[in-house]
Amino acid sequence: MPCPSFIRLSALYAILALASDPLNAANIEVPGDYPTIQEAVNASSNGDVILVGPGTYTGEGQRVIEVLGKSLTIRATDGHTKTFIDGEGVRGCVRINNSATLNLDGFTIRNGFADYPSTYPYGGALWLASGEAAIKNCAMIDNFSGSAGMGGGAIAGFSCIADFENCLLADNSTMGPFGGAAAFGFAVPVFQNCIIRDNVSSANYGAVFVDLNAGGIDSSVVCNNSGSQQTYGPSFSDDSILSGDCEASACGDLDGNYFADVNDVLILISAWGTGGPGLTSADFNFDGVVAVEDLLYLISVFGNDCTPLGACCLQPGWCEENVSEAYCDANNGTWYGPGSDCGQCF
Ligand SMILES: [Ca+2]
Ligand SMILES: [Ca+2]
Repeated sequence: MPCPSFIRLSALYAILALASDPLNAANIEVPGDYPTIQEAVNASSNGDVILVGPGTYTGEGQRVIEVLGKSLTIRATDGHTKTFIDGEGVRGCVRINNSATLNLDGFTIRNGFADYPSTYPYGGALWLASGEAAIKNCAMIDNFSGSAGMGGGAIAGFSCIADFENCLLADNSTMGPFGGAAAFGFAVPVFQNCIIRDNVSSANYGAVFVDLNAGGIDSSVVCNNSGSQQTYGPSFSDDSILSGDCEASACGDLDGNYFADVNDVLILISAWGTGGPGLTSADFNFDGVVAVEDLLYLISVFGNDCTPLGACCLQPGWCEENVSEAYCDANNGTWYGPGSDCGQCF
């Protein structure tokens, strides 16, 4: 006969297995099963997937969606161009707290408004407090937060885990000092393949502010946000772009043969209307879509030689700048990489 502690342990395992068993997770459809996303959240259990059809979803009270401490996936079946979570300029869009875990995929989150007298006047699109969020394929535009806290027009997060992949954050603003797009404290947010542009804060760091110098911006573009510096905190990967304006400036080579040629036009056309709202390689003007402006830009740089140039150290004290790696190799030099100068050679 098993001892009582074994029985208790077995019961605990059974409960844990039930809670995390994907076979017990349900798919809930909106508007099929419930007319609003919030009603679907209310009826859901941990692990459920809420599949949201095209439409504009608004709400009542302080937030369009309160995740209520649950672990959920909320996915738009037809993507961000057809599915909108809309705060209508009077309420915030999504609140994640009480250790909630949310996977949110494929929405445009817009017109969120977070300010006093709301109990949670932070983050017009997303307020994350003691929770975990993975946000994919979402556009957050035209969201606002007032002067409460640090700022964070679209996103405010505190003591949370937050990953953003393939997202657009544009035209958000805050009356708070920092983070027109996003502001975080005690968090390590990561933005990957994202476009963060045209956001405004009242003091500095118009794009992203992360307290304690944490977080990362990987394979992303940050451009034309307010303030003398656009970000504070996150590190930038080598392939990210930080620019004062969002003007197209790429050489035009998409297939890596170092020429802007017909193959690149074919790649652009094959990407037409796909990708986004985050960064895709043929989106030269960083607006989250591959469209006619990108084709016109590629035509304007057609024929460009895109061979990367840098410094070549031929022997100590003898160096040439703005030469190719092939030239450097042919002369038995050491090439220092794209955009390098001769400083290391002397
Ligand atoms: Ca090419
Ligand atoms: Ca574009």
